[in-house]
Amino acid sequence: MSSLWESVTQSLTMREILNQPVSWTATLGLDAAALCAVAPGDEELIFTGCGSSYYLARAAASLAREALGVPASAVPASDVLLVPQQVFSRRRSRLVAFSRSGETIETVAACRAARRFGTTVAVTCAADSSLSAAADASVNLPHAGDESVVMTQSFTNMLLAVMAGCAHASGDAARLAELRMLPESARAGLPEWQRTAEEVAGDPHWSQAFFFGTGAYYGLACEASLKLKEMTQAVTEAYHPLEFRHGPQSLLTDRTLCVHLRRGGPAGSEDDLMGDVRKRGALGVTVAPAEADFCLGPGIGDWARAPLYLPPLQLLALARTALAGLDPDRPRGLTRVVTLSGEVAGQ
Ligand code: F1P
Repeated sequence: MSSLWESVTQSLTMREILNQPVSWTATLGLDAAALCAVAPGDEELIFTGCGSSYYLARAAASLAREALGVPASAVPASDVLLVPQQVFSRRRSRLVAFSRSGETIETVAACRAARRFGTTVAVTCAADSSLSAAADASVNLPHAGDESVVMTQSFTNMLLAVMAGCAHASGDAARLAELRMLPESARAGLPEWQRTAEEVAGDPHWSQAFFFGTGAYYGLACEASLKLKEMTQAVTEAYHPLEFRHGPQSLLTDRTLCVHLRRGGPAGSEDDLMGDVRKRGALGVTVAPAEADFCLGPGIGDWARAPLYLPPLQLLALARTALAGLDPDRPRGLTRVVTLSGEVAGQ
């Protein structure tokens, strides 16, 4: 093992990243009926959370809409509290609230506030939490909690639980079968992803990083961006690839890393963008099923593959943290649970 990884191999964050094949297997083994709590009847699906859990909500909303064919959206928990009139429609809602700790005050308050608009479901790694108690139903993943401040396996397992719930509820055996391939794909990929992460993190030519993702992958790109930001205080942002051209590309320098969470199959306009950023001196890195810097492996479609993009990018953030001599388990200025002082509207 290289000295870079030796310096973080005892960290909680490393252990929790590498544990994902095991925790994913446990999540996929949960009772389908419990997982189906996230699937709506005739309600409108609204996903919510804070920080990483909000980005998780973004990805989950796109994937649920695709799998179930129902209206689905994602909002930060603070919007549920502060502008409910812009979140809830006249239709009954099913609010799915993500929280690793189950104690984030905005998310708990949002769940309580949502009860007058419809059903509420908690997805959490803390079964006996305030969120779990506040919701009508709770999908509990105690095996997937992170002790580290930054979310890694908790994020991917909560996403996987909702995806499996949608596949069960829609009776889609093909989607379920692909989800069941994820643990082995991750186990097989981790050693090579570590090597690539060390190489990219060690490139001295970048000091800012942009992450590109289309559809559900935009929520994943937001999470990858936040990981690097939280752990190293780097300047990072996430964009829908083609949106980058509409202004943000003015930020591009030859000291920029651009990471593309690429779908399988043809993505010509997105590949063109990556070609352009490389021509302007940026370091372009792709994460894709094949022919990529981070190769995710074949046999799993774009929908089911979503969780697989995270471990390589978690390792990238961890490698960069190690190179900076920072502690991945105690990122600057962050706590494992954010508690606000004073009253939060809607509680
Ligand atoms: C989520 C959260 C993360 C943040 C940090 C602290 O809390 O705010 O989004 O990145 O790890 O916790 P939770 O509601 O999911 O417990």
